[in-house]
Amino acid sequence: MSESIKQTHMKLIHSHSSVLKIFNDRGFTLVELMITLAISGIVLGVLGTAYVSQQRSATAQEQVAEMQQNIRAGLDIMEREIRMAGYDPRHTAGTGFLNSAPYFTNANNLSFTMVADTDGIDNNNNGTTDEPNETETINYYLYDAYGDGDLDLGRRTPVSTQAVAENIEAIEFRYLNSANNVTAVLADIRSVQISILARASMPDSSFTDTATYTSASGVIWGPYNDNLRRRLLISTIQCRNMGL
Ligand SMILES: [Ca+2]
Ligand SMILES: [Ca+2]
Ligand SMILES: [Ca+2]
Repeated sequence: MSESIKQTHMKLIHSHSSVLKIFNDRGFTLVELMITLAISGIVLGVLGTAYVSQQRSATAQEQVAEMQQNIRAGLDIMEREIRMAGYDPRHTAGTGFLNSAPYFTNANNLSFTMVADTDGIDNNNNGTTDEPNETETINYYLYDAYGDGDLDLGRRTPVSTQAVAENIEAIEFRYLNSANNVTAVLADIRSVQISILARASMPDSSFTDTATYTSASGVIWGPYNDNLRRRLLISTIQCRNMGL
């Protein structure tokens, strides 16, 4: 090593140790401490904002998935059964849509009967199971299951009432005849158009629902202007056992 390089090296070592010496002697100055805290604050702030916005979109996705699941669950059960409305294999039971208290058929209620004399259940609650032409009566409507203040889709029979989909804000049943025109004649019903408006179970304070939702018949639901997300689904179900 040449003499000059050796000197430079020694100088660097010297200056480095004097910097360390200052810190060692004095610790951090107030200004240094404040700068450090300010930088940490900015870094944490950026991380925090990213975290909050990520959480928000995760909440939104969860809520949408939950609502779609609720609508799907309710529709699946209704579709399966409404297709059976009027099921009467021997043409002697006189089953079909029903409009007789408490089983109404209107915009808010869907009621029908079908023969169910082979399912091992006493569907009409008369003490005998599966007697010939035993008829099951089913009513779909909104009610507050669990008494928690929000509406749910209920399935009521003479035997029991159960919630088949939770957090349903509104529902509309619309009845069509063979020409796809709205009909009030129960025997003429060939399909049912169901509009279901589901809502999230929990509010999201970063979201306001200012939308309106239009049912199949043109009824407008909303705007609710609250912090609950909503999803509307309209589905048409063919009643395969009507008019046979
Ligand atoms: Ca039965
Ligand atoms: Ca029975
Ligand atoms: Ca409820």
